[in-house]
This record gives sequence, structure tokens and C-alpha cells, in this order.
Amino acid sequence: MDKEDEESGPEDTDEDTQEEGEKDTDKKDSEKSDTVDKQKTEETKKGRFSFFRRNKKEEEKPEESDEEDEKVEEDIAQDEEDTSEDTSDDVTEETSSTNESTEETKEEEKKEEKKGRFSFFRRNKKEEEKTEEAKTEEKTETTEETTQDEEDKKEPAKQAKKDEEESGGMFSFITKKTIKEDDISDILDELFMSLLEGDVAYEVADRIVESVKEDLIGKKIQRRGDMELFTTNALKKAITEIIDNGSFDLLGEIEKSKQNGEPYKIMFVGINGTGKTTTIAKMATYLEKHGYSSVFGASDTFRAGAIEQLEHHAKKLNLKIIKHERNSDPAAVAYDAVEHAKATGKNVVLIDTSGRMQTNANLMDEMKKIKRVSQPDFVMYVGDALMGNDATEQATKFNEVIDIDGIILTKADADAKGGAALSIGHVIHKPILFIGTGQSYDDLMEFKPEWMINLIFEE
Ligand SMILES: Nc1nc2c(ncn2[C@@H]2O[C@H](COP(=O)(O)OP(=O)(O)OP(=O)(O)O)[C@@H](O)[C@H]2O)c(=O)[nH]1
Ligand SMILES: [Mg+2]
Repeated sequence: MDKEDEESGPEDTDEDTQEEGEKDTDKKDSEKSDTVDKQKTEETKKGRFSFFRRNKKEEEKPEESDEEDEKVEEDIAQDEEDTSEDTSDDVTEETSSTNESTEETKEEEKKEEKKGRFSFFRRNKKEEEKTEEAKTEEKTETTEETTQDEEDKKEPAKQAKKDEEESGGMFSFITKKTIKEDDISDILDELFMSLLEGDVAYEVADRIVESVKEDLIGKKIQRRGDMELFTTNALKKAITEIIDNGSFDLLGEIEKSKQNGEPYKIMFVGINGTGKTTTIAKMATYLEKHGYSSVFGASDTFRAGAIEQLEHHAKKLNLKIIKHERNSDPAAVAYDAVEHAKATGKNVVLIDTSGRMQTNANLMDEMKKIKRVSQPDFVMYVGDALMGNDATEQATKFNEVIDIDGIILTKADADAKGGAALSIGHVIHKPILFIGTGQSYDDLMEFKPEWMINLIFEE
């Protein structure tokens, strides 16, 4: 494959070639769209799955939300104040400095909410940081104004405080607060709504919230920031459990087949336009990088231009494509592709199929026949991350009809919400293997739960 071809990417199809004249005149538009694509990819790297962004509802009533989120923290602050009355001046000063910074903090919080993902966590964190900053400033001022004698007098008190911090934290003397269901019901409601608005399936959102609740209730809050920490950790744990459907060692399985002298067969299915054909080209690139050769089976004999589209990728990637006439039996094409791989020692057969709505009985039957005849080792469901909850429903139907083995979610680069990634694997209990992150051959990422967690919680 020459460099020029490689760079032009899979979006540059034969269909596109037919529109070449038009494209030339629209060159500026095309350049503009390239820039937009690049920006999208950059955004993906920065952190997508923005269902953690502040939802509209929250923006409408930030004050109310502030109060709710700080309920537990306020209880602690009250405990702290009560206790501080009969303790050292230092502690009283710290409490008042916290109050002084409240106004400023709230202003900051409001700004933060506008950009924030799950900003009720971020807000708490910000508050913690601000409080600590305020304390440091207060301490510095006091030190400057105090004479050396006074400083000496304070030394034992400071030392005692230091010892206390080292032996379990500065709030260890206050009554420990145990989290009860009432304390967190508002936070959980807010979390639930954020998940739903992020297109997370209802039952998945419900499960996440239940899991977070179970994790939080009964935990002892010992210091400011604990609430935020506990909630974030509980949420991370819940999401990890949800998206971790066990990993599938695709390369390992391909290697096993290779050792047995058999080609490994992957059949790609999904509804129209999700990215099956493009993903096949990406997959061939990925496999080549790992030392495995591929052959394409053009089993989308239904859609006009589909064979040519795959052929175009095959040419660019310098791979063999097995094709028949349009409208011929797609199962026969898949069969021939497998035979070709066996005869020529190709490692992997990538079978393209036509897009079909899960409601189209004839096409669903045809898909079953392709599977029966070609006996794929792996049926890959290609879902469009942009479809949110619909992608989950479609995958469920495909799974019922054909028993899919794993999932690739495409267009994660353009995914405005991310709910699909969170729901799809969980609802049908199959692993997500890859994420499509753009339109070029290299835009295929292995899916790892930690990767998604990092995206979600990226600061
Ligand atoms: N942004 C982005 N676009 C993608 C991705 N994957 C595929 N596409 C685009 O989605 C469009 C449809 O891709 P195809 O590969 O033709 O989809 P398909 O599932 O084969 O479509 P049918 O054969 O009609 O069912 C093309 O414009 C692709 O370039 C992705 O990960 N990100
Ligand atoms: Mg296709």
C-alpha cells in the first residue's frame, strides 16, 4: 500500500470517486470537513462520553443542587463548629476562613458547572481545594503578624495538631458521620437523571445507581472530601462492572486457528450504515499490524455499490476480495471466501454483509443462512455509538436471531453522549472489542474498561 493511499483513508470510496468532479469544485468544503474530523478526533482524545456534562435540568437550578449536594458536608461542618468551640483558636480560625471563602467558591462552582461532567463531584473537589487554599493563606497571614514570642507559645498547640493529623486526620476528633440513604438520595437522583440523559439504558442506569447506593450506605465520613471520594469510587466500580463483560482474546484465537492451519472467520453484521464495511478495512489493517493476513468476502450483494466499496478498500490495502455478481447468494460468497483462505493460507476471512434492520425478516433469515454456510468463528456486531439506546435494542435483536459474539462500536469520535458504550455490552452480555474513532484505517481502538473510565472521569 503506498503512502498516499494509506493517508486518504477508507472514506474515499468508489462511490466518492464517482462524485469526483463535484468534489473538486467543493475542495474547500472538503478541507473544512477534514478539519472538523480532526477536531472531533482531538476531542475524543481529550475525553468524550460527555454524559457527565452538566445536564440542562441541573443548569436551571444550580442553587438548589448546591444545597442538596452539600447536605452531608454541612453536617460535618456543623459537627466541626460545635467541637471547635471548646478546642484551640487554630481550629476556630480555620472554620471562619472556610466561611469567608464560601462566596468565592460558589462563584467558581457555577462556572465549573457549565463545563463540568458530573460536576457535583467536581464541585465538591473544588470546595475541598479552596478550603485547603484558604487555610494555607490564613496560616501565612497569621504567621506574618505574630511575634516570635507568640509563635513560640503556639508551637505546642501546632505540634499537637500535627500529631493529630498524622494519627488519623484533623477531623478525627469529630463525631464520625455514617452515610444513610436519606443523605444521598438527591445525589443518586441526579446521577440517575444524568445517566438517562446520556442515553444509558434505563435498567443499566438503575443498576449503576443501586450499586453506588449499596456502596455508600454505612460508610463513615471522617473528613471533608470523603463523600466525593466514596461516590466517585463507587461509580467507577459500578461502571467497570457494567462494561466489563469479560475480555475476548481475538488475536489469541486467531493465532490458535493459524497453528491448526485453519483460517479464522469473522462475520460482520449490523443495521444499515453503522460502519461494517469501513470497520472491515480497519480490522484488516489492525490484523496486518499484528502479522495476520486477511481476505475479504463481499457478502453484501444487496446494496448498490457495496461490492465496489469493499473492492476499493481491498485495492488500497492490497488484499484479495472474493466477490460475486450483485444480488447473488451472499452465503455462497462467504463460502468461497473461506475456501480461498484455506487454499492460499490466509489467516483471517472478513465477511462483509449488507446492513439490515432487525425488523426485516427476510434479510434476517438471509443473515442466518450466511452464518450457517460459512460457519464463522466470530460474529461481530457493528453498532453506531451515536444511536444511543437504539443501538442497544438493535444489538439485542441481532443477538436473539444470530447469537453475536462481540461488539464494535463505531463513531465514538462523534458520540455526543456515550450511553451506548455503557449499555450495549451489559444488556446483551457480550464484550465490546473495539471502538471506531474516525474514518481512517488506523481509527480502531481496542476497547478497555479502564480506557472508558479514564474518559469519563478525566479532569
Ligand atoms: N466518524 C466516524 N465515521 C465512521 C466510523 N466508522 C464508519 N464511519 C463512516 O460511516 C459511514 C458508513 O460506513 P460504512 O462502512 O459504509 O457502513 P456500513 O455499515 O457498511 O453501511 P451499509 O453497508 O450501508 O450497511 C461512512 O461514511 C464511514 O466513513 C467511525 O468510527 N467514525
Ligand atoms: Mg457496508
